[in-house]
Amino acid sequence: MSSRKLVLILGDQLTPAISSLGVADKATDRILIVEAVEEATYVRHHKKKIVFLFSAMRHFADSLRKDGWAVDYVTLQDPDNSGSLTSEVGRAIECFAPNRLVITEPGEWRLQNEMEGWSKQFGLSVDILDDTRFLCSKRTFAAWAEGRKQLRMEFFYREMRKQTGLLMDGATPIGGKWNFDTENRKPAKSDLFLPQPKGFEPDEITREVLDLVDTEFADHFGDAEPFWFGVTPAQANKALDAFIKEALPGFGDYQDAMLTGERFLYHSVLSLYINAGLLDPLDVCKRIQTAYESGHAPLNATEGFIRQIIGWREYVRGIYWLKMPTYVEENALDAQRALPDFYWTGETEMACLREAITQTKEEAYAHHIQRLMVTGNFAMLAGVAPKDVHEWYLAVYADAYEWVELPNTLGMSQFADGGLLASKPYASSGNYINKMSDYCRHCSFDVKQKTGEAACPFNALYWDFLARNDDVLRGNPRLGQVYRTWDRMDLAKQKSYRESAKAFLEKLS
Ligand code: FAD
Ligand code: DLZ
Ligand code: SF4
Repeated sequence: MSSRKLVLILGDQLTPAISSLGVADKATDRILIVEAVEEATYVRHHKKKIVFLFSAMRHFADSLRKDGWAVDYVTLQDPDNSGSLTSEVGRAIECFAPNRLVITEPGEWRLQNEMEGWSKQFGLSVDILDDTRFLCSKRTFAAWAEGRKQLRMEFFYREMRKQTGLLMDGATPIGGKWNFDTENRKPAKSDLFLPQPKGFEPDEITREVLDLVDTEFADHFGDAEPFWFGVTPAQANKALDAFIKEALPGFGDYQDAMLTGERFLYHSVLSLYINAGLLDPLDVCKRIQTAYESGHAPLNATEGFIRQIIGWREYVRGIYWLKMPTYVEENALDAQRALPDFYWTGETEMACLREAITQTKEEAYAHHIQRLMVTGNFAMLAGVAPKDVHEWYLAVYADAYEWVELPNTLGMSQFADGGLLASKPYASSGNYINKMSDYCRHCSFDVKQKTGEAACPFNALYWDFLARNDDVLRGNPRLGQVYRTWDRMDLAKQKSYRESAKAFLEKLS
């Protein structure tokens, strides 16, 4: 019997280099790409994210057809579209009668679990191939993690530097150090010449998708327009070129900075392209290294950027697959509060949260420090249930897929895994936000006041968080100093912090 393969390509696998295509044959095999309502609604994804993915999927299907592949592209509004990836695979199997189904492993446990049942369900062989876009396979990560007491990113990162040879001089790191983060904590100043990420006019395909999203997902969070993301590899490469030229030199210095009205600063806004397949992570790092070698970008920026990709990005994926499916249920601090409504509206008197959430609504983007130290920090201090926080982050960002979002949210930002990923909670009072941003100058709360109605809520919440979680956190060696400060405070001051926090949290509910 001749071989007829059906190759399912998912919405975040949009590259001709995807491993499933590598084993397929244009002459005999069929590609399936599906706009599935279930994928767009299992969390109600941001409208801009759906426009980005559906438009990029349609452009990718066109490019595959031009390259000679037989592609079945099922649009959301196709009357025969049954709504889920599983049921659409079933329908394609009936039409095309393949004798094998080939897929590159998905990025989410939920789908991997479903796919593992497909062979039995459909009565044919299913090959689930490694996703070779990642530099560290799940098996390699599990072997690295085996027997280690602590899974610190820094040590994993050094292995990845050696494996890729990026910024290496033989066995030694270029510049004599692995990590230049101490140079990367400067606050930024408003400046007319701040770089902006490269934007693109929506073409006809994107316009059609904008209309579709407007009708089908009208009740989802976020603004679809103005839509300026790239939707093809060529556009994503132009965005990379523009980032390298204009923003990379400042990326390191201002990595942790935040400024009112400046949504992107020196960040790359490339994660959505890398995660969907429009840019290859290793190629991106090589381009960044070339910019360093030509003298265009300093080492602290280059190393910082490469660390985010071959370090953090690979590391969180490894943690996700090592710890799922139970990871999503972890709640080490037993946080139970519902996510405040203002996360969906941006309507709050707290300027830092208003800025971060409003730009999230308009751009489906916030940079790392906004995600970690503003929206994440506040949710953790207020004791919001980590699963609610996770579902919010998964829905609202254009780059969010569970493999990358969940460890960042539940582990790094909420400390819900009890310290597997972060050696201490990323908790801070208003002081940190004031140091790294100008938000406090635009806020109706006073960052210098510690307690009372006019005081910055982060101040009392910070101490209340530490006092509330004393039994879990006090033993953490990195928190010794803060607990000593708390212990030295007189009882009246402690009481006043706790009462201020209580009054604030009661109003929040
Ligand atoms: P830049 O600041 O320009 O960084 C360069 C690249 O490094 C990014 O494009 C990204 O590919 C990678 N990167 C940087 N930090 C991380 C990280 N911690 N983990 C993985 N990759 C990283 N990133 C996502 O891609 N998807 C998510 O759903 C996501 N959710 C997050 C949730 C929380 C609570 C936090 C604290 C972080 C999250 N991140 C997530 C990581 C990081 O915030 C984003 O990758 C980054 O803000 C994307 O913007 P950028 O492309 O401008 O990044
Ligand atoms: C995120 C997403 C959305 C919104 N829509 C689709 C879709 O219609 N079809 C599809 O194949 N994939 C979609 N995706 C991406 C998948 O949910 C993604 O493959 C998983 O989140 C795993 O990373
Ligand atoms: Fe945020 Fe507090 Fe500063 Fe207001 S004063 S912007 S709430 S940190």
